[in-house]
Parts: sequence; structure tokens; C-alpha cells
Amino acid sequence: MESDKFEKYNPSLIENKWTVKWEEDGIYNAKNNVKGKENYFALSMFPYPSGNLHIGHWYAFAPADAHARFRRMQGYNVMHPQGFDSFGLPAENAAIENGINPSKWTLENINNFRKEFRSMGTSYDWSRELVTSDPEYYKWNQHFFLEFYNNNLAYRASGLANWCPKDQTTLANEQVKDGSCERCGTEVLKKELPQWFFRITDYAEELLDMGKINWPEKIKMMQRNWIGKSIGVTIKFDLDEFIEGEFIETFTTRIDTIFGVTFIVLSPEHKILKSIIQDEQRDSVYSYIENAARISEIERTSTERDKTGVFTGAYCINPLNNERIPIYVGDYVLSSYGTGAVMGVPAHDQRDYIFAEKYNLEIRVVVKPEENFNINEAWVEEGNLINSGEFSGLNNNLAKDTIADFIEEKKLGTRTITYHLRDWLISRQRYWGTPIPIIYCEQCGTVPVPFDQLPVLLPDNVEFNPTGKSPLTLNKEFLYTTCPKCGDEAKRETDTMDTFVDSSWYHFKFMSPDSKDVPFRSEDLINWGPIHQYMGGAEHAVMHLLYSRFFTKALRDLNYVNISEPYTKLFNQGMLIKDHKKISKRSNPLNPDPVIQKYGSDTLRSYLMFLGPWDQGGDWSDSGINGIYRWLNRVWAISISIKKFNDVGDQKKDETLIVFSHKTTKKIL
Ligand code: ANZ
Ligand code: ZN
Repeated sequence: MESDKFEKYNPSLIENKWTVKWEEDGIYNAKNNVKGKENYFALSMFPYPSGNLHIGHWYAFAPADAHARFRRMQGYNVMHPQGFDSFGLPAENAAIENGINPSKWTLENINNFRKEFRSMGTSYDWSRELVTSDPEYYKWNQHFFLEFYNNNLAYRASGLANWCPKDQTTLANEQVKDGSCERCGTEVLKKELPQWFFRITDYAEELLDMGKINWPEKIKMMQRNWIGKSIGVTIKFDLDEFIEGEFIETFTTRIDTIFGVTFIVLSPEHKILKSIIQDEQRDSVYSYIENAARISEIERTSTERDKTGVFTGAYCINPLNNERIPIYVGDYVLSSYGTGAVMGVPAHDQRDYIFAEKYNLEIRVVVKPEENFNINEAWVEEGNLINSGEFSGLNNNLAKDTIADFIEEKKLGTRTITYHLRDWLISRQRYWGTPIPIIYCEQCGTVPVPFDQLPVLLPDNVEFNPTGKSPLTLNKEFLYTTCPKCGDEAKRETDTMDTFVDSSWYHFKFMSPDSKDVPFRSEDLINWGPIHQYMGGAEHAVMHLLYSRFFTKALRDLNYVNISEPYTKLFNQGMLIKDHKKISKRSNPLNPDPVIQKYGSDTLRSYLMFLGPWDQGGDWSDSGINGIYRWLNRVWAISISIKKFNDVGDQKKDETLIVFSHKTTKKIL
């Protein structure tokens, strides 16, 4: 008999029944408008489909789903969609290792994920599902790329890429392990190669304005630091021995210390370097430059690392006191920041202090905090200027403006705002990504693929085994095409896009899943945007979350969307710990499958939510989950006994219960 079957709490029976029914009835498919209900868009960061849903996925997705359900119960018209961020490196590596086509590998994983999401009991609107490796999706990446290109937001320039000299190929940062090629173990070099960039720096100032978003303070702080706004002065130093048209500019946030400059350091990549080296120093400078190319930017700027450099033999002149200053090359100076050159003030900058001690350079105090001041490390706090000509005696902070005025008046330099944020390098010399829709023609140069020829399809038949070239260059059918302008034979761009492009605007596509001729319909955006609650890991603080904000602003300026921020509210789940260690797929795994088999999804979901505040994570314990299971058994037993009771038909008891349950619900809401 049906009722006997349900007498005892039997999770798999109940859960299977209901997940099938929800789907058949489509009850979680969000309608654009429901009379009398406010729309609410709850979004979880979509997953990369690799292998199986592990416990970390559960901790990200199940409580987020509970939030969506909670909002529904509060009376909102909720959209809670899901999709797959399916381009990327692991698929390509699987292709190399096991000879499986990346698209096959990816689709199998997606099927697996879909099944597992169902067993998790999520209330996703599957009618809006998107898969970023689907041409119907990535053609819009190409569309936006072209819009960016036409509006000077996408450009091609030389950039430093990781280069494996053995495989003769560029590598993504993820493929460089401890400075060596992941595939062959050869030491990785830096190589200048033409690359595509998005002009995110155009939006640096606007991205700093986070007044309209309700995000964790920590993430906002990380974005602010990442953008890294610095206010300072760019000052010009003439060379001691005149070379036509050549001089050195440095960017400093401490123009008050200009009289304390005792050396200049150029980055090893600085343009002027090769023309100023003196014969005697030539060999040592060249070998220093070569070595520096092997070291990553992160290492170069690490505070723990020794500050090294070599003298170039050349000098320049301090424009404020006409002193002759030696020019060094040093790898703690980055070519990508400011002007790629630093005025060395050892008395007031710790890096410069270490450098000066090492190479026996003068350490001249120009900011003095007190009468009997003795220097034994850089003094970086306030004080009064000394040894600073007409500015001596001023408080150093006040002197910043006075000296900047003087410098601008005499045309020795200019006030400058600099950002640490770099333009976004989006080209990857990889296969499994969106082809960049550009054609190179000998006559016409760089020609964008016309909009009506999109998508540029990613071909299926490619050679994956490392041959020294990016896979698409080996596919002749893909590579050779005709120029859209003159009709002559031309070549396609073979780089693909960084997969962070795909995830920068997917939230908009959920709002308008079936629009075919335009990326999204404006009425859908007005209906649903911006996302009310975004949920996911804090590890995306400065990549995905910044790129998404940039994309939204760029699409606003191109009239595709009517909002400036994609995610009104952001919530970062905490970390799950087991035996005092982070649970991770590799080092401390925890497979959810046996747990679900034994206890069911509801127990696991409830357990994860009772672990502690969601943003603080918690400690996994096997006995804890048992407790939740017993609790759900009791809930079940009570509901069965009530049902029996009611079947007998005591009208009065029944009403008492309804009143009681309504009161309880009211308290919770
Ligand atoms: C002289 C000076 C004196 C500096 C002093 C600091 C203290 P933020 O705040 O990060 O903008 N700098 C400039 N360009 C650089 C580059 N390409 N690579 C490495 N360092 C660079 O830092 C600005 C300061 O970082 C600048 O101000 C410069 O050193 C250094 F007592 O100039 B300062
Ligand atoms: Zn042409």
C-alpha cells in the first residue's frame, strides 16, 4: 500500500519522486512577469564542468538554492538559473592525455553535473541553461569583441607571454609550475608576442566607485587594492651625455624626497637601456637582462627577495639640484608600472635602502623626524625637509604640493595619476576557447570578421599533441580564409579568448535565453537586472568579479544594457574544514555520494546549513550529520502521525494545528 511505503523516512524514495515531479511540472521555470509578485534574480557562480560535483560544490550550491527557495516562500517571483562555464584548460589537457576530444569530454561532464544537481534537489530553472562552449553562446563573445574593437576597447599590442623554449609555445599562467613548463619541465622564459587586450584601464576610476553595491567589505578592499590608484608626479631626468630625443622619466608618490635621490633604477625591459650602456658594463648588463626575463613578476616584486641590479655606466641629472646620478638596471622595477623607472631614495624607501646598502650608494636623509635622528632603515613617516634647497624646513607632506607646483611651473614634470590595474590580456594560444574574430590580410591589414559571418566556429579536427604551435594554426581549413574587404587570400587569428570573457556577461544571457538576433532583449534586462543576490567563492574577488563589472560598464556605454553594476548584492560562502584541513579534491577529499546514499540529499543540505554561518564555513563531522538525520526522521514521524490523526478526522484538533503552524511560519518570515 502507498501509505506503508512512506511510513518510515525514506529519503531516496521521496527525493526521487519530487525531483521528477518538479521537472515535469516546470514549477521552477521563471516567468518574466507574475502579477502581484516582485522579480528576484538569485544567481550562483556557474561551475566549470570537470569530473563530479564534490562537497565544495555542494557547499556553494545547496545553501544558495535554499536562499532561492526562501525568497519564493516570501512571495517573490524568483529566477534561479544554472549553466556551465565549459571552455578552458582542463578539457584540453584531458585531450592531450587521453586522446578524448575536449567537446566530448566537456559534454559528458555536463551530463554528469546535470544529474548530480538533480539529486542535490536544486530548484534550478533548466529552461534557461547555458553552456559557454556552445556556438550559440560564444558567438556573442565574438560579437562583443567586435563591438569593443570598433570602439577602441579592444586592441592588439606586444605583451610579455610565458614561453617554453623546448615546446616552442606560449603557456597560460596556470601551466607554469614553479617557473617550469608543466608539460616538459623546461624553465619558462618571457617572450614579447603580439596579444589582444581589453581596455579595462579606461574604467579604472569608475571601477573604484563601489558606492552602489552591497558587497563584503573584504572583496571591495581587494578590488580597490588591485586597481591601486596612486597620485604622484612624473619627473624628467636629462641624460648626462646628451642623446638626441632621449631622457628618463620616473613616477613617484614621494616628490617631497626629490633631493634625496642618489641613483636611478631602470627596469630590465626599459626602452632606453640599450642605448645608454657604456662599453665596460655591456656584458654584465646584457646577462642581467637575460636572467631577469626568467623571473616572474610576482617573484620580482616579492618583499622577501634580494634587491639586485647592475650599473649601466651612464648618469643623469637631477633637475632640482643639477646633481649627477648613476643609472642602474634592477629587476625590482617593473616595466609595466608607472614609467618603468624609479628614482632611488634610499633614506625613505626600504627597497631602495636595501639596494643602496648592497651597492654602496649614498643614503641621504631629506625628511628628518627629530633633532638627533640616526638612520638604520628607511624612514617612511613624517618629518621636516632638510638638504632640500629652498624647500628645507617645510613639513614633508605639505611640501609635496609646493614642490609639485614648482616642477609643473618650470615644466620639469607633471602631476600624474597611475593605476596598478593593467589592461586585460585576453588572448590565449590555446584551442578550447572562443576564436577571436579577426582576419589578417596582406593588403588590408587587420580586418574584423563582419558581424553577419559570426560565429567563427571552432573546428573539431585539430592536432592536440604538443607540436610547438597553438593547435588552430595547424588546421589549414580554419587558418586560411578570404579577406572580407578585398577577397584575397588571408589568415585567421588563431588565438582564442580567455574564458573569463565568457563569464563576464553570462548573467545577462540568463535573463534573455531565447533571443537569437540580439544578445538580449532590453525588456528582459529591465525585468530582471541587476542580479539581486550573487553567491559564490571569494577566490574570484579580483578576476571574475572585476571583469564582470568592467563588461557591464562597457556594454552600458555601447547601449546593450541599462545598468552599471551586474550584482547588487554579493555573498561569499566560507570554507569547509575536515580534520583541521581545508577539504579539497586532491589533498583532503570528501565524497558526497556515500553520504547521499546513506542519508539523502535533504540531510546533507540541512547539515551543511547548520554547520555555522554560511560565510564562515565550518567543520565537517560524521556524527553531526547523524544528528541531522535523526532530526529529519523525527520531522517525518510527526508529519506521518498528524496525517493519520487527520485521516481519522478530528476537525477541531486539525484547526488548532493549522493555526499553530501559521503562527510559526509568521515568526520565521
Ligand atoms: C621615489 C620614492 C621615494 C618612492 C620614497 C617611494 C618612497 P605606488 O604607491 O605603488 O604607486 N615605483 C614607481 N614605478 C615603479 C616601477 N615601475 N616598479 C617598481 N617600483 C616603482 O608606488 C609608487 C612608488 O613605487 C614610487 O614612488 C616609486 O618609488 C616606486 F621615499 O619614488 B617612489
Ligand atoms: Zn584584404
